[in-house]
Amino acid sequence: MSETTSKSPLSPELLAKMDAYWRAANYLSVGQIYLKDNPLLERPLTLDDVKPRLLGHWGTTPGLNFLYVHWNRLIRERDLNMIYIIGPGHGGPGLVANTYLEGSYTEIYPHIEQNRDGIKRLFRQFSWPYGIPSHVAPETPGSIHEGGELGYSLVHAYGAAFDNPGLIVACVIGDGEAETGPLATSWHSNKFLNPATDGAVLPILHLNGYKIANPTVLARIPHAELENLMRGYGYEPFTLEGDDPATMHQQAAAVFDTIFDRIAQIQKAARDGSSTERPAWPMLIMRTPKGWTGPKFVDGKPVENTWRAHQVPFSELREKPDHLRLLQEWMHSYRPEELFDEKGAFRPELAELAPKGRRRMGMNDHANGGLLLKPLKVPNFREFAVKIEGRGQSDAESTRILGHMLHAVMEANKEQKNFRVFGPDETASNRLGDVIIGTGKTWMAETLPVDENLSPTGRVMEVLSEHLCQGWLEGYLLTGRHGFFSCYEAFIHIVDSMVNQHAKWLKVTREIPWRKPIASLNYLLSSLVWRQDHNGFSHQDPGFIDHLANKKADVVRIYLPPDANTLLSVADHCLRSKNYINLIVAGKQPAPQWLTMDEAIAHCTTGIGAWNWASNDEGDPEVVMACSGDVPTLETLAAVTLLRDRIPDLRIRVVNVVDLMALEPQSEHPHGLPDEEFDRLFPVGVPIVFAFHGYPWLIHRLTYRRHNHDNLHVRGYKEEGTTTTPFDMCVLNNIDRFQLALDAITRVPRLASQADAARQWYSEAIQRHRLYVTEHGEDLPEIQNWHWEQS
Ligand SMILES: Cc1ncc(C[n+]2csc(CCOP(=O)(O)OP(=O)(O)O)c2C)c(N)n1
Ligand SMILES: [Mg+2]
Repeated sequence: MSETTSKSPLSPELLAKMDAYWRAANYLSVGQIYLKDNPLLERPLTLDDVKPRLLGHWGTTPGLNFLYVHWNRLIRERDLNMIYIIGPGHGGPGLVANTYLEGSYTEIYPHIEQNRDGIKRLFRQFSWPYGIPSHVAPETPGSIHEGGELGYSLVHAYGAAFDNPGLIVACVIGDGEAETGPLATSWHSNKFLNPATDGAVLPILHLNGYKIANPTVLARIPHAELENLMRGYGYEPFTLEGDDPATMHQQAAAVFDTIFDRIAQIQKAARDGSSTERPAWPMLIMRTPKGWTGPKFVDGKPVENTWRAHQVPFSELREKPDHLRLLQEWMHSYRPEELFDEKGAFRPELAELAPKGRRRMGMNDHANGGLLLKPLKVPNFREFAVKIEGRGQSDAESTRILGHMLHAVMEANKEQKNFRVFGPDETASNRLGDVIIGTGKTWMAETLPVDENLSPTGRVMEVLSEHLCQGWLEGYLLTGRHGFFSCYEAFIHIVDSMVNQHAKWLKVTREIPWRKPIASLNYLLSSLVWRQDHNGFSHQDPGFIDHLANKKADVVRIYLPPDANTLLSVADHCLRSKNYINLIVAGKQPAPQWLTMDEAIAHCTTGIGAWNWASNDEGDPEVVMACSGDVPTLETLAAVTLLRDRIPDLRIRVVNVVDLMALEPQSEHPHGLPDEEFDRLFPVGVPIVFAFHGYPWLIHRLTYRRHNHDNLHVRGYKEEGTTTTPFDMCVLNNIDRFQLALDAITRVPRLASQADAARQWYSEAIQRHRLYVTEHGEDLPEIQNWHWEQS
């Protein structure tokens, strides 16, 4: 126990009130789980008062409620600007109860009045069909964190604290949650938090000892080992342990006074310049029983302080009459008559313990980030355009061009400090290095002379954890700022699950009027499947596109710009957008440039279109050569030149798709091309040879309702890869120019007589290619030096 325990900061009167407040929150939590009527127990409970389905989680809730009461005191006494992140989001009833007691809930949802009827509705809606979810959710005032999928609380807390020097983020971490990979690495966020320019994060490890059915690892190691672990992560651990409420309130108040003094000292020293060291931020280990104040025994088995307290401590109320009595006793133990007046309103002498107005945690603007969102200043992207002197005649590295633009965005928003770029050690590798110039990379740990561009005030955040990049960015966006995440294409899958949760959050918030739109989550995937010269098979996976395509159409946008100018136009659009997840897939290798800036803007505006300069169909194509992605576009155009040589009168239309969702019918996605326009681009009966950057099935999925779907033949990545030449990757997956040309010939009925000869030509070409790469270790000169032939 820390030295603070001997102090008694709470007067007996305040202690009694705080305890009553806590009892009220616990009472309302239990009521939400169990009751649909008789909310104040004004008559003996009957089965009719009890919900037919008992859902929710009790075990974590009393601990969360305990902390809420203490935060309220600290916010009032110290005028803190504070939000509360709940890792075990299954403690939803607790946060709902507390935001109700402080009045936020009723202000946002006026039908949940501060009286008996209001409490009855509050109880009834919880886990009720079309009511509110059992977890802390977008519907819950004061929350930026769902917490259904465990592991992201601490990383969200840090994301919220960056560039918010006035904010304190209290973050409860479940001891089970602490076993997850993302949470385990999140402790390291303290090496990226600058006490002078960022806010504070206070981690509370909620050591209630159990998960759903097991003890937790951290609860079953010696306490000294746990403290050393925290010290090893760079924190100063404090401990609060016990189960007697009165003692615990006093001890908690003492330890929190010490902790908040420490936070204030750290910030003062950093801000007045007396310290530039990375501080050991305080953290709290809170060792309290799971299901604290709940039933101690049910059916002869211990419940409080065991894993049995995790969800609903007992059910079968219809089958076991004793359980109804148990529920009544449990709820009466909080003495509701002392907490609520005869109308059912929370007694004013207790209600006054809550902070006022926007200082209430349920009303803090930072937890409804859209309220604080300032538009990002995006300089004119046309200034970074690649000049097109002849189509496909000179190469550029598209992402490097984007880096110029991102650097300008960074500069433009330097003052308002609301833009950061995140990446797992790959910003330079993805050729976005320019963005680092001037602002540097965030780093609070030690530095050596050999280091470059590391700075405590850096705005590019690099850490080898996709989880941290994703979670920091989410926390940053959810509190009303802007950001950009660049990642290797194959490894973005590491955060598949996190992006699921963010997509769910966005979907739900769209239907909640008081939640204001936040900036979009922007991904740039580079180091793409087709160009993994160093790395080979392990680095080849374009499946994140498929993953996102499963999400609600309202939420996701997927772009495959074929060159630098289209990339700039797409990035400009994404950076300005709100409430989306934008995925941009673009290569970093030198590649031909096709469109002028004006053409790029026009192309990106429709998202799909015929490239007339590459077509000779005269309005009546015999084959449509479609492509999406930079390498497939290159191969398609090369296939067109092969076909021109072989069959000069073949009427070919080239269609490029930059906005993948344009392929879907309008009924499925707002970007969907209207059917008539789709039919004009892909006339019914005309074969389509489609070269796609990712797995081919997705194109079929997106277009299966389109009229010409039967004539659609897609080539894409089919999980063939190794460390080989760029063109051989295409050959291995049958997306190479020879294959695409052959596909066209074999699909056009008029050319049936030429099919056999074409197959022979194809085999010879591939044979020549194979022999050459095997012998020389690089692609044939005619492949390497290929250029589009301008007509
Ligand atoms: C990533 C993830 N895996 C599994 C679960 C299922 N689950 C829900 S609660 C829980 C136990 C959580 O224990 P802890 O973090 O200690 O929370 P508390 O004891 O405070 O309820 C588990 C495994 C989950 N929600 N998320
Ligand atoms: Mg636990």
